[in-house]
Amino acid sequence: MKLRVTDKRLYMNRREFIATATAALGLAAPSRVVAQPAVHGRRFENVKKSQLSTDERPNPWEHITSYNNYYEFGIDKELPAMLSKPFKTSPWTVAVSGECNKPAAYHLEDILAGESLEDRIYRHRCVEGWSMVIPWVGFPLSAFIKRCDPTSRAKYVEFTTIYDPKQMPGMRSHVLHWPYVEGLRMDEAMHPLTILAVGLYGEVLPNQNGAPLRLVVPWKYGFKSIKAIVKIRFTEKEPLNSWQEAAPSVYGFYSNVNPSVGDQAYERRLGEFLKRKTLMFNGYGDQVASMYAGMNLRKFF
Ligand SMILES: Nc1nc2c(c(=O)[nH]1)N[C@H]1C(S)=C(S)[C@@H](COP(=O)(O)O)O[C@H]1N2
Ligand SMILES: [Mo]
Repeated sequence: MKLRVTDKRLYMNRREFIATATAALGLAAPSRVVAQPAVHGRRFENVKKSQLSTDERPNPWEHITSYNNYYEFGIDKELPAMLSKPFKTSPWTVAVSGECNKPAAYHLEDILAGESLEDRIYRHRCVEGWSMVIPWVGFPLSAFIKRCDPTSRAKYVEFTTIYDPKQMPGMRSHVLHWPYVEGLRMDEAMHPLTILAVGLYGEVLPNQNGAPLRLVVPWKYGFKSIKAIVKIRFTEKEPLNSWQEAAPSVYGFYSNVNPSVGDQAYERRLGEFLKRKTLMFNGYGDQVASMYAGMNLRKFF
């Protein structure tokens, strides 16, 4: 993976801004480009267009980066964009453990060096009733899982967000048990639609969108797409995800988008006035429904 600075002037302004902001916060200014928080203007090179993209028009950058769910940085949608600015995303390691033959602390640069990045335009549906279309930059989770070489006992994959209350002021609130945890069944994790995202609109992922590494599972409600991942564990047992732990009658393990479960029949696309009918599996049924054949999806919600 190579980063290119497209707009020198913008970049210099950001550098100055970051230096001033970090000084004001009493932090040491980051010394190298890679040590800085994600800034608008750093683009990925060699990103391939994906066949798996939706042809719907993406929401603008401003929607995607200023209306966020990221409770570690506050419950209000506007807070993560502001409060995550100084969050440090480099260096970054992902600790891989559990039922696999290659458990290790993987440096993010090493993970990315082995993957080819793709533009993936996906529908994104939050359980709160809003939706967007988001042009991610990422790579299939399956590719990284293969490198970890899971054993035959690995039935699920558990993901954990960084636990860093000093950097994440929202952790003072006890809405959830921290750190944030999510999980997928192995076949869901290996599905070609499931990606690890590192960017947006060809650029490095802004902190509020889960930099430097977040999961994206487009046929599930947004909360499955865990941000700022630092741990991946292969397990025999179904992981207990944070929202299920908090409210098991409302949030299940699967959380497949399903208009006939709960109050999820309609959604509002950000920027649109009229509501849309929510589609089963968020419109990805042709690709994913077979994984759930024979399962009662009202029971396994
Ligand atoms: N660590 C962490 N990951 C998280 C969340 C969170 O609060 N903490 N919120 C989830 C929810 S509810 C949604 S809808 C998506 C929102 O992703 P976006 O802000 O990039 O659109 O992130 C998910 N991942
Ligand atoms: Mo959500």
